[in-house]
Amino acid sequence: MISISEKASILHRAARTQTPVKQFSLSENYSLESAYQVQHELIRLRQEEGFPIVGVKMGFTSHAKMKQMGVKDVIIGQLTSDMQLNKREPLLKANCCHPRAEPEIAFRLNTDIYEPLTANEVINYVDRVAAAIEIIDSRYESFKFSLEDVVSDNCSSCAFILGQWCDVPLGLNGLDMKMSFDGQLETEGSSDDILDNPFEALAASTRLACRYNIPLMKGMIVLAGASTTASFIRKTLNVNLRVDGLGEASFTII
Ligand code: OOG
Ligand code: MG
Repeated sequence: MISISEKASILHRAARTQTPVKQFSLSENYSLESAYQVQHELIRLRQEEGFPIVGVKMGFTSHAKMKQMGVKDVIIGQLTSDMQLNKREPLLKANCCHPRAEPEIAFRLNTDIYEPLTANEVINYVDRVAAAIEIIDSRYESFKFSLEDVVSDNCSSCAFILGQWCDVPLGLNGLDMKMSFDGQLETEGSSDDILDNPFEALAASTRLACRYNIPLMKGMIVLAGASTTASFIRKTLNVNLRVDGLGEASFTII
C-alpha cells in the first residue's frame, strides 16, 4: 500500500519529469476520500513551488467524455497559477506527457462560496464567463485510470487558456462549440452537452468543493468541463475554440 503523501510525490515527480507512472488502482483498492487527500497533498506541493490556487475544474460533465474514459461520476480538480497560459504564450509539448485538448466554458466567481448551491442560485455568484480550452495530461501510462486514480492526479489538469471575459448572458443553453486544429474542424459540440447546462456543472462544483474542502473564493475561475471527447495533440499546432456568443480562445503548442 502506497501512502497518501507518497502517491502525491510520485504524481508530482511524474508531472515535473514528463514520465507517466502505473495506475495505483492496479495494485491496491483505495477510496475516493483518500484520492481527494492525495490531490490536496499534490496541490500543496505545487503551492510550495510558489504557485497559488486560482480556481477549480470539473471533469466528466459530458456523456461523451465519461464514455471515452470509462468512468461514471463527475469529479473536481484544482487549478494553480502555473497552469494558466497567457495570451500568445505557447504551451511547450516538452513539458507534457501526452496532452489532449478539450473545449470548455469558464466562469469567474464574484463571491466566496461556502455551501452547495443549485444551478438557479449559482448564477448570482458569477460575474464573467469565457470560452476556454483545457489541456489535460494524465500522469498515468496510456492515459488509463480508475476514478480514484484520476482524482489523485488532480483530474489530469495540465494547462488552460481563457478567451475574453464576457458579461454573463441570460442563458448558456444551445451554444455551438467548435474546436479546430490548424484551421480544420476537430470537434463540435454544444454547451448543452455539459451536464445539460454549464450552470449545472458550476452547481456541481459547489457541491464537490464543499464535500472535499476545496476553496471557492471571489475571483477564482471554474472550468465547467468538456462538451465533447478530448483530442490528442501530436505535433506543433494551433488550437482554436469558438463558442457562440462568447467568442474565441486559442493557443499554440510547440
Ligand atoms: C480527466 C479530466 C476530464 C473533463 O473536462 O471532462 C476533464 C481525464 O479525462 O483525463 O477535464
Ligand atoms: Mg476538462
